[in-house]
Amino acid sequence: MTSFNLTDPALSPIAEKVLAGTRLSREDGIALYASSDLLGIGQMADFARRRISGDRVYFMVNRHINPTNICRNRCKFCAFARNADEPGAYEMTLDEVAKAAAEGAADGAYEIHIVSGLHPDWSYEFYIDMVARTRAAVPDHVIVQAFTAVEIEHMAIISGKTTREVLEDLKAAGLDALPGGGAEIFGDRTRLAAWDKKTKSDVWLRIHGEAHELGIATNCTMLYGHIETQEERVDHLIRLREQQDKTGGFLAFIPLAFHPANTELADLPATSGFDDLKTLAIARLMLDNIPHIKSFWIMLGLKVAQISTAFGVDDLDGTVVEERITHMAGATTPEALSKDDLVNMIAETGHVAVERDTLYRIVKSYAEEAAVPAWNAGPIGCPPLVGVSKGTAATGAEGDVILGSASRSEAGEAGR
Ligand code: V47
Repeated sequence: MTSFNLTDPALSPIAEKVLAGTRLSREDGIALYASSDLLGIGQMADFARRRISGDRVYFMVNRHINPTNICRNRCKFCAFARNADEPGAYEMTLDEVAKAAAEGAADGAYEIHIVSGLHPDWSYEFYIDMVARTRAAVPDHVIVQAFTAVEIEHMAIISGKTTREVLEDLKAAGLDALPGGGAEIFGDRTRLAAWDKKTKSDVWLRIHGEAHELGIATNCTMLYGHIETQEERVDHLIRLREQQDKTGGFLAFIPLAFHPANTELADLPATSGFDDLKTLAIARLMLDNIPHIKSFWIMLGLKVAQISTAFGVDDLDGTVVEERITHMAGATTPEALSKDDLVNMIAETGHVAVERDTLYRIVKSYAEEAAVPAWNAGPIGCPPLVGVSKGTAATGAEGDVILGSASRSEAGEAGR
């Protein structure tokens, strides 16, 4: 019989629910945040995570592209956005986006992840072409995951179309998935105080619901560690859970740790490792209907991301290659990791590293990877060391899709 070693007796009723697989309430979420029993919360989250993913920790080879930082929304938490005439403003051409995507695919990426500012001069057709050009630049098995719900709303505004029509057009051009950004914290208090021009919570959730109904898988996020309260974090998680009950297309939840440098909230401290791990673990416990909890190592740092695999996390995102949003806000992590870095980080924790695509179809399982300390395997963030990885052919559990043989249409079915 499983039991948890809890030092906070207030967590006992929650532990019983976790063992029984009973959904946690808002009050449970608030009690978890009020507790300092991080290891107790972590054990419960690990138990919940093992029910879904067993020993696996997923990662992927991906390529982030941020085509412009010129943005008509100037959110207080953002260090990335610029006005067109400001120093540091940039915009890529469609040729440059397609070239970056092709390079990513040539380097083994299974996902091209595109997120931009809201450029005041880009036309609707430009966005559609961006997806079509990206799609054409990469092989069929590469997933085009592009545009947050905030960008989808922007495209609807500039085109006069509904957000559902925009999603239909993008899908026809080759879009497979939406990233989870732009959710921030759903409560109106925070939105009005720090990102008043940005997509309202109901609209963000509606767009993701529409995407799910159209067979476009999505992720979801929460930007934490700024002006929000713990209650607002719990309410945010519950709204995501309710949306997932209705439309079911969220694949992963990614808590995004606020980076204050160079933002209008620069006087705030960065999040602590304690809060990061607690937030990831609480997310695993509250979001009983979202399959994966992802640590975005770019924001959390490599050490917290690695340890988080014992706190409910079953995914370390990917190789990324180029990241601007967090690095302009003071991130000190590398911009890229190699596949071997990720395999070694995961293997050291005793989990099985599993390379996946955006839809969590297995590319390769590294079950026989030696559990060498990641830090001894070579410098992190550098080109792979020859011979470090010796991945085995994937042997997925029942229901898993092993990539390689699946056609694009079969693969799309399996990802849902
Ligand atoms: O939408 C902006 C956030 C998001 C800051 O879906 C900031 O797989 C911290 O959504 N400090 C973009 N965060 C990143 C994102 C994402 C990342 C990785 C994977 C996926 C996925 C999605 O970053 C923005 C905003 O919520 N952000 N500024 C900042 N200063």
